[in-house]
Amino acid sequence: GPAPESPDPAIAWLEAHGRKFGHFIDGRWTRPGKTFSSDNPATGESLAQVTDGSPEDVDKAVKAARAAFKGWSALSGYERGRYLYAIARAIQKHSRLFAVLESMDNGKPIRESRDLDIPLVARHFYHHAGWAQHIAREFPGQVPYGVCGQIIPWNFPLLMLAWKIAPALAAGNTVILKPAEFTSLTALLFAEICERAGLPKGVVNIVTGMGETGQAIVAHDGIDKIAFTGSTEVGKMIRAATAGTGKGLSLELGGKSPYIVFEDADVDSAIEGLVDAIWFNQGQVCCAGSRLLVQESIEERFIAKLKKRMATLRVGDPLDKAIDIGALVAPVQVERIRDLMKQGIKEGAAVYEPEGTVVPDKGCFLKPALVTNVSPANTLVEEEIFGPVLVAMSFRTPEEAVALANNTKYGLAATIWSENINLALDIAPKVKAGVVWINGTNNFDAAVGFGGYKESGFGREGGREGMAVYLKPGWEKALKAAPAG
Ligand code: TXE
Repeated sequence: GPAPESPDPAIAWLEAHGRKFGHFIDGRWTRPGKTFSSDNPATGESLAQVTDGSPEDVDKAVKAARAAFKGWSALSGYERGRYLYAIARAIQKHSRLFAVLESMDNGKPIRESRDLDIPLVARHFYHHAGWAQHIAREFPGQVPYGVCGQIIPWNFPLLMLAWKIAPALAAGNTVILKPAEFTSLTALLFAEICERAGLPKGVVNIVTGMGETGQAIVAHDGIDKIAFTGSTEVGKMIRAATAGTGKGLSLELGGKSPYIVFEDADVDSAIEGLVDAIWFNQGQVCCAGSRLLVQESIEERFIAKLKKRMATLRVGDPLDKAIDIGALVAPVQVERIRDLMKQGIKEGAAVYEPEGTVVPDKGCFLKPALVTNVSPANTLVEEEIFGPVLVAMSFRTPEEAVALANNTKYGLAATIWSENINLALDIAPKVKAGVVWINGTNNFDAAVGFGGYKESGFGREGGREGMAVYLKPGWEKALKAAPAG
């Protein structure tokens, strides 16, 4: 196959920083404080030391963001848009470095970071550069929240940063963003991009750290709005902590998305879609199609074909361009998945893993797995596994498919496969999910709102709905806008 992607550009960048990072606050790098290691999950090696943000660090960042807010929000949309365009172009210019660094820090296949994550990041900033110029007209009487605290997960580190920072800045907010502790590095590289793009100091502040740093952000009085993507458990804590404070809040949480295959589906396409739905990013995707619901009449044939396809998936070095499944983000996640599997098996589940799949003996690797013989109450059916594990069940009628699809506390995404478009369009609105894909999956677009129902959270990211969560009614602006109509 092709030669693996070279880690050299990422290593050179890390070395240039002495493999040790402070925070990026008020346009400057702080001196590294108490640090923790950011490891490469494919090798177990430490990539860099990252500072564990204290409440004082958070306070400094809030003060910087507050001071910057006045000037930033007073800029015209056109001027803010110019900065967002500059950021988008700089990301494209350094896309190879971003992709390699992301794959080394997170474990995701280089093909994915290079062809999906980073291009989507650039697209998101371009899209929101456009929004910056339209806000005054499209959202009359609306004003930015002010200072936004943004806490993101590790599954799409730079993409989740883009989903948070681009709309916030377009709307005129300033931000303090905390990356997840496993994957801080591309956020730190992004800080450097902001610096080089000449972004006014204090508009973007990156504070690294663990959950406690996130808690300090959530608790800070000087923050006007919290945006969080992560586990449902932490999302609930954040909702409780912000209740009654007047802080704005949007939450994008877990999922257990159904992947419904009807008997008249194009089976080969449905299987390719399924590979993407559940094994993309090792299954660490909030909208992963993790619950296969297949019509009973084709179940046997479908599962047999799926197993054959699973046997062709290659697991290995994330920098190898030929692999399909890379490393999971950290040993603790591998343990979490193994524990869930053990529990599911105890409750009666059967697990298929292709025998021939070769898995590196070091690093956070798991084989793709298919779970069958489960009741709707099995742990593996109910819980978000967040790994390369697909759970399969069957249904007889469309009504039963809808009932099974909705039999979950989550409601983030769903996929429907059928050649009968009337059937698909009839089912789609009956499935309680923020996004429903028909005969396709994982179609993301900066112009389309993404987000969930039920315990998957609220608020949307992308498009007009995504802009709306970074704006609030403003009397002053409303009065000023009134005479002009
Ligand atoms: O997430 P956490 P974890 C799910 C997935 C995964 C599980 C555990 O099932 O297996 O969650 O992952 C910060 N106050 N998802 O434990 O803890 C934390 O530092 C404020 C689904 O890593 O939610 C990180 O920046 N912040 C999900 C971010 O929250 C806190 C993506 C997410 O970490 C905090 C990630 C606190 N008390 C996990 N505690 C998705 N839907 O995309 C932690 N954090």
